[in-house]
Amino acid sequence: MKLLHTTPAADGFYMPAEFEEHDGCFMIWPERADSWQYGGIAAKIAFAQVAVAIAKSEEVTMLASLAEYDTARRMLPEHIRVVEMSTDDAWARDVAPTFVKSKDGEVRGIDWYFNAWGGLVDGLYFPWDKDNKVARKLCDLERLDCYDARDFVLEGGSIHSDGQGTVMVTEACLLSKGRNPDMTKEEIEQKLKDYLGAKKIIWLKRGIYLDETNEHVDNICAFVKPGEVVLAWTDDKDDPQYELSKSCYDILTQETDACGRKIVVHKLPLPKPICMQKEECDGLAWMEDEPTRTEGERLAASYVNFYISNGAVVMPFFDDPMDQVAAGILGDLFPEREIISIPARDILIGGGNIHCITQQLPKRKR
Ligand code: KQY
Repeated sequence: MKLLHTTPAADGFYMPAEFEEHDGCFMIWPERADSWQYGGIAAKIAFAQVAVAIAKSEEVTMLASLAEYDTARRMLPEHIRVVEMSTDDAWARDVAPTFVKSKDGEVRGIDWYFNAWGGLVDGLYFPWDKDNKVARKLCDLERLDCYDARDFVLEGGSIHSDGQGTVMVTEACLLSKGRNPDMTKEEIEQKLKDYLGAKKIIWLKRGIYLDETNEHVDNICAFVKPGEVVLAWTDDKDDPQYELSKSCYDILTQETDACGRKIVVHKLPLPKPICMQKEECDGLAWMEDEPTRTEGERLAASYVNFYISNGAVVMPFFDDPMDQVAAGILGDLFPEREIISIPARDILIGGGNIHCITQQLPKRKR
């Protein structure tokens, strides 16, 4: 693996859209006791279901610690590759490299600095040193060159690219105090352009209410094709989420993308608020000085947190009347792909969902 100190844009690389073809997908096996209740058994089952759904149409690599290697190997079918790697938790979207691609199909990784969503300001755990090595290790594993962007804090869940020069982010996340407090918005925008090969950054203001990542974009809004997005939506004006979704809607409907297209916004309804139950809280380990889930706490549930594999859209279900409605909307938007739903409450309890636990490797020309 060559460590590169140039920038992807200068070298002719850009971030492809998730709906473009993949060579595979990376995931990380859950085991952290303060993230996953009761030894993480329900989360492991859900992660395995996600892996199997994705592996129907692309290769899946599951990273697992030495302690969990045998369990992961036993719970996953043999066509899913299990690779031993140490991590601090299971958020492949945020700790795996962001992959960029050139016009002739070469793929490279970007290694951002990861500080557990806000470091010592408002991060979610400490330390994060194992997570911070995952991007480089995966570039090595895949024999990909890797851009060194460790002077900049960023997670994969905080960016969405249309693959045609437009990238979406939220201000709540990218301008948060725990990430790059010494950079101006303009400097951050330039960094995104330099590393993601983007021509235009669309700044949404907010994300999903109480999303502990400081409101990652991947939980509120996602590209479904160039010029078209799905936006997590509620019509309930008494729900604090209403103002957040409405402000995104207003921005998006007045925006054009990098190619000058007006953006088409498809509203994807939210499930009813999903809250922690006492029994679930009781199953979580406590870590001193770290945020802990409390009974009644509202979780950041959203159907937008889906993964687009080569042959499917793998989406969360929450045992809610909106499950079928959301699946119907995604089915209409992705007629060529199977819609596969996974009961996802046990992933949500960890603080994210299916998009957050996956990272696609774009198709390479070999
Ligand atoms: O949503 C994500 N991308 C990660 C969520 C991390 C939550 C940690 N408890």
